[in-house]
Amino acid sequence: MAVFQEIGGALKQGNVQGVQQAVKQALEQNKKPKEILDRGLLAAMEEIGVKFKNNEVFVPEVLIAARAMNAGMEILKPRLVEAGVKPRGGSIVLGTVKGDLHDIGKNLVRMMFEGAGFEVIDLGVDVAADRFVAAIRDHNPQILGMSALLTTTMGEMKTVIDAVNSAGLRDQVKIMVGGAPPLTPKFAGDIGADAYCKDAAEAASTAKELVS
Ligand code: B1M
Repeated sequence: MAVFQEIGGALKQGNVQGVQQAVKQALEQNKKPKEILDRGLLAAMEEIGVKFKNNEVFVPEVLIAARAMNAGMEILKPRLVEAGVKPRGGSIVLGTVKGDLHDIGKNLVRMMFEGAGFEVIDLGVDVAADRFVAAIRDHNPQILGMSALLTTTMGEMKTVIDAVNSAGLRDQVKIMVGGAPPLTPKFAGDIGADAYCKDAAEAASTAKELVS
């Protein structure tokens, strides 16, 4: 138990070396990689997500916690692969839509998805509909996530959803959208998305609900 608390404590402080040392220590104590992931890294990242939602921590704290989580994952990942552990939540194809170069929010969403145990296939920014469709074919994700920050690009989300429909892939994925106003839950419903999320913490909890 103590070693999981140590991992969590270091993660919440954004202490990269502390997380790596504690993960190594847990492995030396023969803790199972999956247990280290669930009870150490993911549990602490979930706490960060709740605090972010409640405005108790802000973007910089989430970013440094996510960086520490990734550092811990560098140590743990080979052991998880060895043990045949699959991502807890499934996989998500994510990107900022065509014409839009904003990625700070999208990257934060990716980190919270990863913190919630999802594997994320991040297509980056300025992603055209055909690339989203190809990624769904290639990776067979449970969720497609799109981000848009501009009034001029939010309509591209509908273009993507139409393309996913035309490709006959709509039944295979749940679709989540997010970004700055004027993107709203109503807009998400009108274009045929399954969910709108106002921030990264909500995105992670909604993704868990959508795949459960
Ligand atoms: Co731009 N920009 N920008 N910009 N920029 C905005 C969005 C704007 C509101 C500023 C303004 O005028 N007040 C405005 C849009 C107006 C509108 O259309 N309604 C604007 C504009 C006009 C532009 C340009 C057109 C400016 C110009 O060149 N004339 C241009 C467009 C370039 C392009 O994309 N083609 C442009 C360029 C840029 C920079 C490159 C300089 C830079 C982006 C750098 C980067 O991302 N790498 C930039 C920035 C930084 C902003 C502001 C200042 C900040 C955006 C941000 O990162 N917020 C922004 C004004 C503002 O919001 N105050 C602005 C922090 C981030 C954590 O929040 O992105 O909202 P956010 O993400 C949140 C949620 O939205 C949600 O969770 C995130 C985390 O909690 N979320 C999701 C996001 N995606 C999600 C997906 C989900 C779920 C939740 O599910 C999949």
